[in-house]
Amino acid sequence: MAQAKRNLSKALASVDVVVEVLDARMPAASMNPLFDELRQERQRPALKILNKADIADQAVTARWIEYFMDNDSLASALPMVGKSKQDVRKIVDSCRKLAPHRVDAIKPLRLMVSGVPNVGKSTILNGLLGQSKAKAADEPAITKMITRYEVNDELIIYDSPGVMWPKVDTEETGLLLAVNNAIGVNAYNVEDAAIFLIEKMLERYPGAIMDRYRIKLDNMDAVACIELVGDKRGMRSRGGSVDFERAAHLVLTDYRQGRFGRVSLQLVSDLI
Ligand SMILES: Nc1nc2c(ncn2[C@@H]2O[C@H](COP(=O)(O)OP(=O)(O)OP(=O)(O)O)[C@@H](O)[C@H]2O)c(=O)[nH]1
Ligand SMILES: [Mg+2]
Repeated sequence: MAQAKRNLSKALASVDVVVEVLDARMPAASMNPLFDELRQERQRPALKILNKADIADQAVTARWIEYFMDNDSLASALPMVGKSKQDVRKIVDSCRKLAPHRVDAIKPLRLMVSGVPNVGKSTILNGLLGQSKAKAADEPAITKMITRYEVNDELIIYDSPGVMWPKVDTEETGLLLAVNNAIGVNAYNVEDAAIFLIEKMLERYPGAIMDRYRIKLDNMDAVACIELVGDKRGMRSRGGSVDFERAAHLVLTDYRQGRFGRVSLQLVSDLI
């Protein structure tokens, strides 16, 4: 851990702007406070990318952008749809504004793309590079080592996937990371993650659940709701009772695939 920290701090010395990819549906949980601390120690600016904005709650994302702009004088923030070429093109322009002195072949702009697993780093990197050089898949930690890409004489991009381990400081953060597939399946309980997800959704987006599964909620709690979903989909174990684990998998997959529409699980007000 201490060695990893030293390596990262050293790497940051030759980086002008950190492109910090966050999940717009859980911006604070997908941050790495240690990395942020090292970056600020080195006085490096960051562009905070709120990725997956297409499946996040627009009003909530707008509040997060405001929050990051107000609370970090070295940072700028952008909502992003990683798969949109048009959106990704805005990244380099925004980074140039954060490091206006890095303008030519003698002083090329050096960016480092960072982010916890599954936030969309490879997707964004592919967009930045203009061709598929990095693997993209819906599995945590597929890409392992730091890679340097010389895009042109004036632009160098470092990919740093392996160095951004998520920091699980509270149970809530752990569950958010689990629901968003940012930690390995062996590190959490699928049923607990699904119950957490449905609790949040019942509180903020009950309509999205009713629409997706064509069910009435009548003040039911998350466990009853998941059971009803399993029942409606005919997910039964041998004895005839609902297979809760299968139903839990189903709601998690539906959320991860964006099938509930625009949903954000973390609000700025959750931080206080
Ligand atoms: N809806 C939506 N999905 C996205 C977006 N960006 C990436 N994804 C999807 O999110 C999943 C993870 O994307 P990757 O680019 O592989 O993420 P990564 O951060 O490189 O993941 P690791 O290499 O595992 O750390 C893939 O299924 C992508 O298609 C986006 O803006 N919107
Ligand atoms: Mg990747």
